[in-house]
Amino acid sequence: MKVRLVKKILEANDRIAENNRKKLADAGVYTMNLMSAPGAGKTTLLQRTIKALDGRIRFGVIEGDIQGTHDAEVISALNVPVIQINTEGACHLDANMISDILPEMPLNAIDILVIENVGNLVCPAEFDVGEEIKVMLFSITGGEDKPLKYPLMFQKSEVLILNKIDLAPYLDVDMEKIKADAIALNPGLRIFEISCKSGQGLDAWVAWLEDKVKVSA
Ligand SMILES: Nc1nc2c(ncn2[C@@H]2O[C@H](COP(=O)(O)OP(=O)(O)OP(=O)(O)O)[C@@H](O)[C@H]2O)c(=O)[nH]1
Ligand SMILES: [Mg+2]
Repeated sequence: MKVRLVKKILEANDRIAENNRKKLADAGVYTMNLMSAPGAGKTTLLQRTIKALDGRIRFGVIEGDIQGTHDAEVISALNVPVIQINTEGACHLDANMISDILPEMPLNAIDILVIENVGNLVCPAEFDVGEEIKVMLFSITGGEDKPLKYPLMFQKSEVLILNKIDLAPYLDVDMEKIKADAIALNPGLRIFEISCKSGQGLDAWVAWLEDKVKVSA
């Protein structure tokens, strides 16, 4: 009984997600679902990416958080259209939440919509919100055991960004194991290694993203 109920919820979600995807594609908007555990650096990465592509790609952002407007304020300061969704307890965004606020996003004035999901290493990966690409950010401070303990997000994402590599000298983390286990879970995974603090590795990520958005336009 319980299994059937969960299946039904996911099926309903998938139908709404498909509808979102169509609306976004019709408007020529490339949509990214950006996911990670809390504090891995999603908002910081967004800030740096938006600044790096200023004048080249027009961003719109949806900020998903359980409560508060902190991240939306940070992004709004960059003069980018941003909508904050407060899930009031839910640990992920779903397609219905996106569908509700999509009319408020000026789709004709943006090239890419980034949906910063609620910080959580599990649930966001279960819910399609209508994105074209799922990107996972992982802070290496989380430890090398995480791909095998929390496999779903690694499996569902097309891109894995390993962040906070500036901290590697102070940690006992095995970066090669993180990468090997992630690739074993998802052989097609594209991996970037970056530091949003020092800027190391950001150029490759930004160039890749610019290309993706231009190709999809
Ligand atoms: N040392 C270091 N700190 C970083 C890096 N990237 C982000 N941080 C810091 O990590 C903390 C969390 O960053 P956020 O960008 O807020 O992370 P988030 O994933 O958006 O967090 P939630 O939205 O709460 O899930 C902040 O104090 C950032 O300054 C990095 O590459 N290196
Ligand atoms: Mg954030």
